[in-house]
Amino acid sequence: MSQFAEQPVEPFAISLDREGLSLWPEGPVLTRRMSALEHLFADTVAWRIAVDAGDPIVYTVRSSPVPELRAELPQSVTTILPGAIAGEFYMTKGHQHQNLEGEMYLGIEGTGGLLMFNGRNVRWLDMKPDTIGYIPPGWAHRSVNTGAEPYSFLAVYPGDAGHHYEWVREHGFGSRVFRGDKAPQLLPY
Ligand code: PAN
Ligand code: ZN
Repeated sequence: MSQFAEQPVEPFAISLDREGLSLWPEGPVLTRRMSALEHLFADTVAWRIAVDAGDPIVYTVRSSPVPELRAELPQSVTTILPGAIAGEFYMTKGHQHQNLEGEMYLGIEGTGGLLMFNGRNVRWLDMKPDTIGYIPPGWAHRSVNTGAEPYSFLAVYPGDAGHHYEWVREHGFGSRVFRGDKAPQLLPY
């Protein structure tokens, strides 16, 4: 099948490569460096220092070739590297789905969490290999690596869900996730 399939997609098998943290056949691959996370970490000075000191990769998103179209169920593997900015763990940008649709995540490697915010309430799910995290419609979601190794998970989502990043700029995320003495610490945004 072609690398970036158009509808209709024929039934096909997708291999999850747990070593390479990727899917095969492979579709689009996205790499987000620290500079792509502007305005997201609480300590903007520490964020700027990290950008200037080599702009490290924070996470990658490796998708299958299933297209992001209505009625399809695309999948992707996100891998967040370990690290923190002034104690605030490396994380994804986070987004709301434009069409308020649900999503499911399956932990593959490492330890992390799923932070969700519906504009009023915050929820936190601990994620590890084989944990399924369910994101109901209307909950913005952000993933956080709380461990010392890469944290990786599979996402399956409706093809027309969209990624509403501006929603996060407008509403924030309710909480921030910091390194704590024993466990991750959720502090007010
Ligand atoms: C995931 C996310 C992925 C990267 O596939 O898109 O983890 O996070 P950001 O999109 O917030 O940068 C998903 O939730 N898709 O709907
Ligand atoms: Zn999503």
